[in-house]
Amino acid sequence: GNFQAGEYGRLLKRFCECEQQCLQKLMKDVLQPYVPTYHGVVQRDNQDYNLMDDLLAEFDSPSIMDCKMGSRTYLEEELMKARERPRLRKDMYEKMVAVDPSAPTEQERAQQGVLKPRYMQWRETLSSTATMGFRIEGIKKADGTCNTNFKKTRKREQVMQALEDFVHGNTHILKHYLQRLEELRSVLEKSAFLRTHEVVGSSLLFVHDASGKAKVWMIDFGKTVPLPAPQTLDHRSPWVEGNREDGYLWGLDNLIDIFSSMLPQ
Ligand code: 4IP
Ligand code: MN
Repeated sequence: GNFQAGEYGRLLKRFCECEQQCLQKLMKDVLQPYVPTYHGVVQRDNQDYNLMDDLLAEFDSPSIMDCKMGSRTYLEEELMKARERPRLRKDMYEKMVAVDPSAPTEQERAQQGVLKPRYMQWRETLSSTATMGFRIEGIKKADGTCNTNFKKTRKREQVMQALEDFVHGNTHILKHYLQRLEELRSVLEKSAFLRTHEVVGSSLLFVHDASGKAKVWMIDFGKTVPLPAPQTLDHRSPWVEGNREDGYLWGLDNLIDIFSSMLPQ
């Protein structure tokens, strides 16, 4: 996998230069408290890793949820590549058929392959990414049960059901998550890093435990890329090819709205 067990509450993640660049900049941004602390590059068995704080270390039997943020899950660059040199992905065709045998077009069926942007767009519309700007990717509960079966979790009611189950109906936890999300949003709106980066495929990691502690962090910056100066994004405007908008804050607005509506008014 992408991870190696670290020591002293730290975590080794397979080296990615893009992620390193982001983590280095984030350590000096107002977002620093919402990102795992970065400790540089280390080697294990001839492989480079980014060393960072293990966010779970301060919890006791944590429950964890990964929400992928944004209305677009592939880079504009990947779209251009797919046009210039179309590469059929058999693995993605197979993942598609496994979820919905009727999803591939006639042509895709004949080719037994799909282009990456087509697969990614299909995943976006099947889930809540296209309509709400975020999707649940996985939930691991304190009892050890793991659920990654959220590919078709699209409707608001389905998302609420998953969240309700994740917090075990605990309003105290819900309230803590909501506070943390609102805090994060206000910091994101001031962040120079956010303004100047296209944030794609990044997640919010939700962690709570029985003590009642509940926190949210930003993770996964392998496809978060700097914009050419002086371009900036507002992260709420709809994406049209060329504007590089990613819908990150639009998704966060929707997530906050859902958490609010789950609490007694
Ligand atoms: C995966 O699709 C995820 O979207 C991956 O994103 C993505 O990696 C994979 O693209 C794609 O196949 P499923 O979730 O449906 O399996 P993540 O890394 O956030 O999980 P990228 O590299 O785009 O982030 P490929 O091209 O790596 O297979
Ligand atoms: Mn409390």
